[in-house]
Amino acid sequence: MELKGKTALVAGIGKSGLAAVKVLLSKKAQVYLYDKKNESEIPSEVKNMAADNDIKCYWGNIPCNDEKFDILVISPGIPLDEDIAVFGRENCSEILGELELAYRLSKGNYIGITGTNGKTTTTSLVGEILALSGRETFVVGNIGDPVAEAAVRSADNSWFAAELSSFQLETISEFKAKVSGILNITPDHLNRHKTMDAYAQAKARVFENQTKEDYFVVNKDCARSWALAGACPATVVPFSRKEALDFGCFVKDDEIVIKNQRGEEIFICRCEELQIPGTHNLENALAAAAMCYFAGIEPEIIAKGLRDFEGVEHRIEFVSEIDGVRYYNDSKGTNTDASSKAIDALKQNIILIAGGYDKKEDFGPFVKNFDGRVKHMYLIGVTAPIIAKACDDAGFKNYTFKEDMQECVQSGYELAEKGDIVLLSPACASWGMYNNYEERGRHFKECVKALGGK
Ligand code: UMA
Repeated sequence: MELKGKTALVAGIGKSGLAAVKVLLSKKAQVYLYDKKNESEIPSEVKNMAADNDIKCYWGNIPCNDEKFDILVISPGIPLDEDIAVFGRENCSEILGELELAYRLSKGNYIGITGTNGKTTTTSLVGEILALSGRETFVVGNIGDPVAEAAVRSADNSWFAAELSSFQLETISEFKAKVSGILNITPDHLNRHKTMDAYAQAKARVFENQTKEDYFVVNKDCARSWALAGACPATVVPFSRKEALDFGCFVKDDEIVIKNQRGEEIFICRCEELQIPGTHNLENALAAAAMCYFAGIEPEIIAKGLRDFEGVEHRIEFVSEIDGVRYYNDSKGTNTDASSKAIDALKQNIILIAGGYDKKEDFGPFVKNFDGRVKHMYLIGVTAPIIAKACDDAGFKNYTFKEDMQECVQSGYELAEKGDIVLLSPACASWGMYNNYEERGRHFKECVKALGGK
């Protein structure tokens, strides 16, 4: 992609936007910045960077309609019906996201992983296995490290393990993965996508540019994901935790096995050898095994990767044991499905900390899924009264409103008895209280560490 001398307006100066700016500058594009934040809210490092590079900035205001740009690079967090996107459609020759920009500048192959939950775990696992196989590996995307900076360092034999959100997929045009995957689709981000169908269609874009020589790994146990497979141009590789398959990756006699195109059944490892807990993590392992196998990695290396993997930060992450009570950080439980899975994966009585930003999810099924396992729930954030209403409707009375994380952790500590678990799994995004789920998870861990012992 030739960028020299092109005018590029970058909208949303967060992690993704900043990575795009760096790459655009290195390719000698003429860069402009936009963010809905006012100048006073923009971090000084960003303002200094703009001043140092003589960049014109539109803080808090979109450019005037007589200003034209070659490209609008729009951040994933900006909905495509926002004013800046409308401006882009009218005044920029092309709109693309940082993922698409990165893709056009990169060499090598992509394993592109999407789904509502399990993306980060599966992407990390795929990244570990790729690295174990000796390939140059970049673990990028929604997981936290933007794709663009790795893209410009990649070579023909590089591999990207890319976690892709529906937001990122909305702004692709040429992006093509050698292996793509959809792990599951459950309600999330409905405030932005409006309908489940629109949300699923955004996810389905992960395979839109693939061809028969590429692979699409999909969860056959998830009806919404499986329903998309019929429209996929790539070779469809199903995975299932529940049924034996003629082709794909599945569980047989408590073993993970792959059946390939020649009908050979290949043993990978025993399910009990996985260190990551819960049936949802078994699904993540099946997906990762299938993706790596069809990316050409030997079964022994896949098996080693699966056996060695200890999980990732903020996903049912063990924090500490204090007087027989175990504390877990599942701050990445940003929707009801993810948090239900965390509750299912932990076997003891749970004192749950939940609530946060309102993504317009229905909390009824979440509360009903407690199934006697949640001993008490502390509620914080904007959704606290909404979750409380779902509790009242379901006849679950054991909840209390709290001001903040510190109060939740302190109350959990006082209430918990030996053998209990105190779990942060908010079922909501962190926005409004924290900048991101990582910050929320770290705060929880700090509060737990400050407890000491009884
Ligand atoms: N902004 C606007 N207008 C808007 C919205 C935001 O100008 O209408 C500005 C904000 O003021 C802010 C900037 O955009 O300055 C933030 O950009 P962003 O929200 O796109 O966030 P980034 O910091 O660039 O992080 C993004 C992803 N964020 C989102 O998709 C919301 C990160 O995923 C990702 O890790 C990062 O790029 C690197 O690729 C986070 C996320 O919450 C983890 N993802 C969602 C999820 O997992 O559920 C999809």
